[in-house]
Amino acid sequence: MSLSDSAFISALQKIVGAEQVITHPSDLEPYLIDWRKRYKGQALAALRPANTLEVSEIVKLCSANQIAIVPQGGNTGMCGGATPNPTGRQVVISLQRMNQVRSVDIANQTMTVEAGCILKNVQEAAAAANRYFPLSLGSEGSCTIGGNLSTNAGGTAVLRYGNTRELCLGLEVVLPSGEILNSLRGLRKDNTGYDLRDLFIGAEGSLGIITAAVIKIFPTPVAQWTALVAVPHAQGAVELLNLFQSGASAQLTGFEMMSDESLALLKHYYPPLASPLDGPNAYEVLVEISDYESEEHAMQLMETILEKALESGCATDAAIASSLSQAQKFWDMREHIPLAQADDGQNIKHDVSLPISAIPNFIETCNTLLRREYPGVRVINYGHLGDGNLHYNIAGASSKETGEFFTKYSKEIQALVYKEVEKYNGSISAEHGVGQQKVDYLVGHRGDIAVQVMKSIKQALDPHSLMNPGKVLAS
Ligand code: FAD
Ligand code: 2HG
Ligand code: ZN
Repeated sequence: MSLSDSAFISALQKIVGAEQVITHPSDLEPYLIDWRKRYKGQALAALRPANTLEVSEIVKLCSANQIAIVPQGGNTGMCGGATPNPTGRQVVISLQRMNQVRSVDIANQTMTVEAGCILKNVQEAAAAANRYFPLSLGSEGSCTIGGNLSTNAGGTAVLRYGNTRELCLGLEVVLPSGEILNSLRGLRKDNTGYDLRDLFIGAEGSLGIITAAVIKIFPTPVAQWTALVAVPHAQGAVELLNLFQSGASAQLTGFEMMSDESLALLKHYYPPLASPLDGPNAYEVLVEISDYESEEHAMQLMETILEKALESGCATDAAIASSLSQAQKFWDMREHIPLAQADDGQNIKHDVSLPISAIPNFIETCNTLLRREYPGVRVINYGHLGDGNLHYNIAGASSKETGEFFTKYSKEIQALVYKEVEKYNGSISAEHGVGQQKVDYLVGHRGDIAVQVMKSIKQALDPHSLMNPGKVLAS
């Protein structure tokens, strides 16, 4: 028999302590709304366990009482995955107090970290051990490694180091039954049956709660050089990427593209971050090279490739950062575009993945269709071109109109953009995930059979659908 709500809350208090069971409406509020302020839910409580055993006990109690669970890390997700539904019958489990670096193994090039570690702290812990953890996102001051693993986050170094999945060797997971699956092995090779680790990475909390992970760390590059490059069109950006890939190979660690309208928005909301290049330029590209030899070696490489690019005409102007603070400014420019968009109001986000060769045509077609159908529309197109990942975000003609534009046209604009994505065999989510935002598009995108397999996996691990129901898969 299920407990009454008050008995259930008392039982939770016994597990984590009364002060870690948050029920007061004003304290609960931040756990109920997503970063974009697009999704708002209700919950019986938000719980802040201190360790894996407490997570396990909470999950067992929830399972016995058929109360669904929403795992939450830094709550910076873009698709409403960490927001509870409006019924008020779910609990949020926040991993934020589980923020210890359990161990660093320099010889094995790994760290074992708890899921609630803030990404920036993980980078700093690696740096303190004279090593480098390459995952880097604009949200790194707030997002957690557990959230990064659960969304298989991308960010700005994927073209060299891969997504979060590629950076993880082992996991500790609390299953929907409350049992603890411990695969915290720092092994690069382990062919012993099905790869369970990869099931939980990118599952957005729908199969279990990640409580700790073994992650890879790397030698720290001795030099990093950053340049901002103007290109005349998207095809120019692709050609520039090819030049850097042939010339710098694995030393190319960042290749980010920003459209003129993205840069205009940035200049409006963050004037100190206006581009130093003469403009407007159709696109500007931020390129980063990392080197294990020397500053001179990296600089020479950057200069040689940029000279070729200017000669060939795929680039029309370039500025190499002359100091660390200028390099930081270039990165700040790129990373403040989503913040400028948030300041501007709602926008219709498309986190799409395409073969890099298809990107110029994709942009051209979508821009033309959208501008014809929705005069004045702003295409805030930027992203990780080196990974074939565009943030092709659409806003109304002005900040004042964009909220209404969003409400009125989201669905049809999304359908238009996704139709183009499918033509090129692309993906409707490159790195942000499905959450609740894209649930209705999953079957259309992945097909019946793939979704049926996903449902079978969900059913096997979480037969009562208690783990983040309605996220990734429709409940
Ligand atoms: P949350 O938002 O708390 O949760 C995200 C999902 O993971 C939810 O479904 C949640 O239920 C689940 N979850 C969280 N923790 C756990 C856990 N321990 N176990 C099981 N499930 C869990 N994303 C990118 O990929 N690349 C970018 O470049 C990028 N830049 C961003 C820039 C800004 C300014 C912002 C606001 C966001 C950006 N994001 C980016 C999106 C977001 O930061 C990432 O998705 C991040 O990985 C989410 O981490 P989080 O800890 O905030 O997770
Ligand atoms: C980025 O790359 C993030 O800046 C956020 O993934 C993208 O807000 C967005 O659409
Ligand atoms: Zn991104």
